[in-house]
Amino acid sequence: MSITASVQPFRSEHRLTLSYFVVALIALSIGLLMGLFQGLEHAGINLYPVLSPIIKSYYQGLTLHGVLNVLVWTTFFICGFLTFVTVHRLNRPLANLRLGWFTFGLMTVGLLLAAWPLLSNDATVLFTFYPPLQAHPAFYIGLTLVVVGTWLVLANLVLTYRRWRKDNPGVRTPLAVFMSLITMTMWTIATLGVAAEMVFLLIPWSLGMVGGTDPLLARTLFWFTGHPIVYFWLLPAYVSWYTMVPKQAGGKLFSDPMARVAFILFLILSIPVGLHHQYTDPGVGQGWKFVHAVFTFGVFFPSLLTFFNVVASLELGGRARGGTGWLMWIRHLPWGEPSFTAQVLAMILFAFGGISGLVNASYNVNLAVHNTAWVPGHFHLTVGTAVTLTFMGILYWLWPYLTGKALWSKNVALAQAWTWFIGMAIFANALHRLGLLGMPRRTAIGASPYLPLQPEWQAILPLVGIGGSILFLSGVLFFLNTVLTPLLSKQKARVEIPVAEALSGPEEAPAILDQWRPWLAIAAVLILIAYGPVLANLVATTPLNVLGRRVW
Ligand code: HAS
Ligand code: CU
Repeated sequence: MSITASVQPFRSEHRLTLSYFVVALIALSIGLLMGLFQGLEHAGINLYPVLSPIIKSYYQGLTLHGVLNVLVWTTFFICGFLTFVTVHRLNRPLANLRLGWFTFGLMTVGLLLAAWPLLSNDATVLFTFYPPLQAHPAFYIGLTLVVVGTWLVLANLVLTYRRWRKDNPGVRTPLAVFMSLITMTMWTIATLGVAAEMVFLLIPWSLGMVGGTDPLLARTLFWFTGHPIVYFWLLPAYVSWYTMVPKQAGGKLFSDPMARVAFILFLILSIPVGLHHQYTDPGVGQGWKFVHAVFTFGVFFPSLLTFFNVVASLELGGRARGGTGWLMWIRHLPWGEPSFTAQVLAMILFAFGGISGLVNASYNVNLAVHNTAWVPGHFHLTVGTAVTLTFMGILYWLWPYLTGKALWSKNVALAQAWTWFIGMAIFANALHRLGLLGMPRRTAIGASPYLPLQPEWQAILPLVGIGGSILFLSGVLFFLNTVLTPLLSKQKARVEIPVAEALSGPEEAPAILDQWRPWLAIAAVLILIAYGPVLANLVATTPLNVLGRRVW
């Protein structure tokens, strides 16, 4: 299926996707700006006294940075993107467009509700909002509405899929749709944790309806959602790596059935692993932490499958374009295409993010890195690059497709992808090293009284500022293109939606891979095993008696 912008079907759906993207981009622009200030602070350039009429502290900026980048930019981009993918690959309109707009409205209202206390410094609780830090109720209520909105996105996609299924009995679900549905289904199950945390603990507590809360129970419910959220961010990037990038590389997807297996593994293994964020928390039995550690190594596996499948697909592309030799095919890949280049650079840094994830996941080694700068080093390679740079790469074709205007500047886009790659390599490497030297995360380190005692940190900290500044510059280049494409670009877009064929196609996948019930049942059983006793014990024994604190 190749559709150019001049003969676009699904115009209403496109407007919906575009609306999600606009909100996502606004969030990212503010989020990135906050990141610049943090990077500079680490390098000894403290701008917060100047910023204080707007941003009261490093920690308010950090909260905005985390919430806007990892909760808003990702979620709004994903809801728009997966809707687009499903509609196009099924080649039918959204089952309920009005529900689609209602959902978008609900999520935007939720976002505005949460944004108000964030901006007025009444929700400086960081993106994990751990109690006893207590935010204004609007923050919790707003975020809850955003989550409810994502459930409605799933509902709409499922309705659309079921209509397609009725008309196409026995046909294999198109891979990209299969992946989109798995992503949203996994996410919906995962959000039961944070929904329970909000509805039973944080909202009544912040409204003063109950006397207290419990940090451990709240954190455990948070990480029930908080780990799988990272795959909610990653899997849409994988949708592109598997079903679009091979086509952009000039080749085919190596194996469609293996891609399905990887996604099913994510469906069943993404959730029962959250305790790997709580290895150091007292009050949860060590045996249960060990169970989660084992499952974490399990969920590493589908990314290894992805590594193999995606690189094999790139190789097919490089060879189809005339490349030969063990590695020389890499040179023949379309490095002049910003969408392709951004995504492959994202993959390369993700390999390193995966390795640091493995260190985090190792029960005992985690003690050396937990709560240090190593962890933000890890997640800037994963969500900050594998996901964000991929989404930017997707926008390099999808933004022109949706706006009808050719990309304002391909060269600026290429420079953007490379500056992100270089800036992040410097930035994340510095944070990983600082983490190994014991530097704490989430700390205004430049202002800390113990910094003068740490010459080793001081030697590396300027790199955080340099890397962060390059990243900010890269962000500016990105926004030049997104803003100027619709405003200044004279040429009409001639964009083909990249749809990769598979070398080993869907018909070779066993039928069970296209069924839902067995996998959902296994997912439920694993969650019950990993979380049932832990949560039952906490709920039964925890007194809700901790008062809220405002320490900012
Ligand atoms: Fe993580 C903490 C373990 C993946 C995000 N993680 C975090 C936090 C975030 C985050 C935000 O076990 C901090 C939360 C907080 O605020 O406290 N993580 C893992 C593991 C993986 C992993 C085992 N994380 C991610 C992804 C994220 C993300 C993905 C976001 C999108 N993480 C942890 C643990 C902690 C943690 C502990 C808690 C730490 C602590 O103590 O607090 C794995 O899923 C990683 C698997 C990845 C791979 C890489 C595969 C490579 C591919 C690319 C191949 C293509 C190439 C291109 C190289 C195995 C698929 C070749 C190019 C050519 C041209 C040929
Ligand atoms: Cu995790």
